[in-house]
Amino acid sequence: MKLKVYADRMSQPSRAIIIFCKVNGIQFDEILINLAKRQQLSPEFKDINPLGKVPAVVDGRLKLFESHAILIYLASAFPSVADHWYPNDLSKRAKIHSVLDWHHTNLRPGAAGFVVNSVLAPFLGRALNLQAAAEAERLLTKSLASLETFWLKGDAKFLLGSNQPSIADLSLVCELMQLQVLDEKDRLRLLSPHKKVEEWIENTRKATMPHFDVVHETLFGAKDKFQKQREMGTISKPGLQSKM
Ligand SMILES: N[C@@H](CCC(=O)N[C@@H](CS)C(=O)NCC(=O)O)C(=O)O
Repeated sequence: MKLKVYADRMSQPSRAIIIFCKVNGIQFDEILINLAKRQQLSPEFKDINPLGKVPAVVDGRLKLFESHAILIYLASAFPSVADHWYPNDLSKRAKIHSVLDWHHTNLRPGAAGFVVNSVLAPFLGRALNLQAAAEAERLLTKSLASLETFWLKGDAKFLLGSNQPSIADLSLVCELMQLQVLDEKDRLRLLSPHKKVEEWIENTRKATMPHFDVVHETLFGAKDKFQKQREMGTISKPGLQSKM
């Protein structure tokens, strides 16, 4: 039976799973769980993930959620996946786990917290929150500095001094891609002091092309829509109600 991937391409961990499958020739059916329509809360989807979050996968009798667990499972279960994504070498694997764990308590709450509370909240049925956005921005800035000065070592193209991408590169870069929906000056203010981070995003994009760009089309569509609304003055500032 073919792998089923339950995802919304506006969700950064969903994009990481879809890109990973495509790059590695894993056959799958993609099932849209539209977050803007709250489909993650439907009884049918909650039978797959009782916690009501995407991504989730079903492979035969296995139902699995949490993107890092899914990436590890796919890299281990599908022989078409090249070793560099999740190396057999245990010390390399352990280092990848170290980045993934760090990501979930640092970069992810920083980036997602800032983007949701400063732009996306009204589309997810919540109010924008200036204070939460400011707190998330502090964590995001600190996380970007840790990436620049620690996780991206020397002249290597990818995390942990590697010259080939791992599941950690894909997960973290997909997280950072959501900054695309910010106003350009906010995005530049956050990212441009971190040249290594900018180069690494581009390296990961190139290593996973053309799938990277195709899977990010939904996000780029949203970016254009938000930009037009900013120009027309119909998008709210954080802390105010959206006019949408
Ligand atoms: N730690 C989870 C995070 C999953 C997650 O937060 N998914 C978001 C979309 S990016 C979601 O489904 N949110 C819906 C909700 O919270 O109601 C993972 O890596 O898979």
